[in-house]
Amino acid sequence: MAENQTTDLILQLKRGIINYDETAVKAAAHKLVSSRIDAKKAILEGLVAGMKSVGELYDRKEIFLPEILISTEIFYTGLNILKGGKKEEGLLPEKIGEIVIGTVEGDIHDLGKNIVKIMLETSGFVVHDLGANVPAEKFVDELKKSGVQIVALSTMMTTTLMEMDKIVDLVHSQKLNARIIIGGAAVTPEIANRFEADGFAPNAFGAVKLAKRLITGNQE
Ligand code: B12
Repeated sequence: MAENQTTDLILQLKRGIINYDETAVKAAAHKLVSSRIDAKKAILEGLVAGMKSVGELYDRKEIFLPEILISTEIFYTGLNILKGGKKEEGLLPEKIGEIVIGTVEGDIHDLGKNIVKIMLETSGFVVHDLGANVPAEKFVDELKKSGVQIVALSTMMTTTLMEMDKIVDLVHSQKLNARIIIGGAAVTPEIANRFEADGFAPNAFGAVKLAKRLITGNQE
């Protein structure tokens, strides 16, 4: 396949994610697979680049929840075609670190957590997703098992905020070597301070910046 045709197809992937055009993404991904192009290049410059743009638009409140959920679904459809049965590790951006993520016990809201997850994955983090309504002990067990550097906790409800405090206390009292970041509609910077978490971010873009800063020490 000619180089400019490959470039066009990769652009079609990116635009398809931004314009919620699943048909275009599927068609481009299949053509790219059948011409045996470098899947990693297509994923990074097409799908991941598209998801980054969508994440920024969402955080700037230029698009809303339904749109980002559609883009996320299209992202995974494209990813499955391009990775062709392989595991995605090695195909996504170079690994920066590993994160355990989940919504705390008592809370089943997982949309915000899922958006944070996909933005972390497309930025180079390997994410262990424990799901929603996750007991404090399960976070601790996962941290012990995986040796992950960061645990990210989400909650949308004020009634489940204290679960976050409990998890921070457990991590500290058991001297686990992990940083804790918290977020979700019920969380504020003051609450994060009071719970002695290592950081708070109001949105997925901020979550990625925060996680990168905690791992690399860079202020970027
Ligand atoms: C959708 C929704 C639901 C859906 C959830 C679907 C799902 N799979 O998640 C359903 C219908 C199931 C639901 C159920 C309930 N809900 Co509800 N729900 C909502 C609603 C409308 C939107 C929440 C949402 O998903 N927002 C979208 C996401 C993307 O939010 P976001 O904040 O932008 O997410 C960003 C940040 O928060 C941040 N972030 C998120 N997590 C993390 C984590 C980290 C580490 C970091 C750094 C950042 C971060 O990044 C995200 C992406 O940029 C809100 C009202 C509202 N307008 O907020 C009520 C709301 C959260 N629900 C509420 C309630 C009370 C309930 C129920 C108890 C209702 C009931 N009586 O049964 C049940 C919950 C039962 C339970 N035990 O959990 C209340 C909570 C009130 C309170 N003070 O706590 C709210 C605020 C509605 C209200 N005004 O009363 N709900």
